Amino acid sequence: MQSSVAATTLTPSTEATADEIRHDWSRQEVEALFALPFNDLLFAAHTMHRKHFDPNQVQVSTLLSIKTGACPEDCAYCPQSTRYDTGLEAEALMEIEQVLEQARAAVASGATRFCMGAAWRSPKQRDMPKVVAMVKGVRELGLESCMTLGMLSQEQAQELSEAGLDYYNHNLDTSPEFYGDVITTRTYQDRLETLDHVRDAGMKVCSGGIVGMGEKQTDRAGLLQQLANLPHHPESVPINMLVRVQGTPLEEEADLDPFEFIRTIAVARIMMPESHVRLSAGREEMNEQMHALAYFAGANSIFYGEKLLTTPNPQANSDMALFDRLGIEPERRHVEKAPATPSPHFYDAAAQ
Ligand code: SAM
Ligand code: DTB
Ligand code: SF4
Repeated sequence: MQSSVAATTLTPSTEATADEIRHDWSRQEVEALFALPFNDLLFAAHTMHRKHFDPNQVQVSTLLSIKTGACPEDCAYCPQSTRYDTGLEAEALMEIEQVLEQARAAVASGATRFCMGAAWRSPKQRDMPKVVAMVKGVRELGLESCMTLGMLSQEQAQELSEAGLDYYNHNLDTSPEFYGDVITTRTYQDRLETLDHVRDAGMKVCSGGIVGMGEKQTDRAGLLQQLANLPHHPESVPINMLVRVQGTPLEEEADLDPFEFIRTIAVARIMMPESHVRLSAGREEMNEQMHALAYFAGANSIFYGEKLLTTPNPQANSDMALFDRLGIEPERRHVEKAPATPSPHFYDAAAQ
């Protein structure tokens, strides 16, 4: 007979207690989490994880670069900045039908969310009609939609929300103190304002950062502190490991201790118990054991497919083979947070 203890501990509770969903973290408290013995930290993170999620499900998103390279910003990690010679060939904004063709392929490969990224500082008004049509087309295929287009004004956020865009990705990238060492062409405050616009327009927020850029542990703590202390936790928190691209200022950056990466995932899981924590860029450098540890620590989302925006990602079949070995299933849709029925915006868009 199965013990009732096993049954209770294996069933996730969706009830968050008031002391779990916090927006008042001090830096010292976050640093104390990072300083826990590794096993204690992982135990706490995994306990939190299985309380709020099925620990054997991972959400998969497909990513497409709809406009590549020639970006005027100077983000030191980025192969798409026009300031660095990375050998990348710039491409103009894709045609709507080309994007939808890729979205149909994503449906066929089992993805439930389709993310479109553009190497822009912010979208130009002339680009908005095309982008809006892409959102509507992707939604009509039954996919959740996500975009990352740079900074948004309140009006642009509203327009995307009305088109039915489910998620907007805009990362804080690192702590406020380290930020200036990485990017000088837009401020931390600019990023916070875009996140406010996205939230105010009623879209779900995807926001996280990058580790392994030469920042200190207190900067990783500072990034998570900023994200968790937002008025609402982002629904999705991508944790990227720097992909060192030749020609960028960070091409020679030293390796981050892999356990420090896992600690960052675990602390994110503890601080934002109801958010999907996404194991994002850098997976190509991570072996299967590292993936398994990240899933145990609370990562429950990945980008799926052989390319991120411009850099390689593990082959979809190797991800699925690992899921199989670990007894993980791709998440269908998260019932409470992303209803299977389209949002009211979808019906507005479909009626037009
Ligand atoms: N241009 C838009 C912007 O920056 O807001 C959207 C696309 S941008 C490529 C999205 C995110 O990708 C960045 O915020 C950064 O966190 C991540 N990223 C870019 N290059 C990376 C790299 N070499 N390694 C890891 N993450 C990277
Ligand atoms: C995010 O945080 N990571 C993704 C997504 N949001 C758009 C992008 C990673 C890009 C890695 C470098 C590249 O492929 O160009
Ligand atoms: Fe441009 Fe985005 Fe790359 Fe920064 S991260 S250079 S804004 S594409």
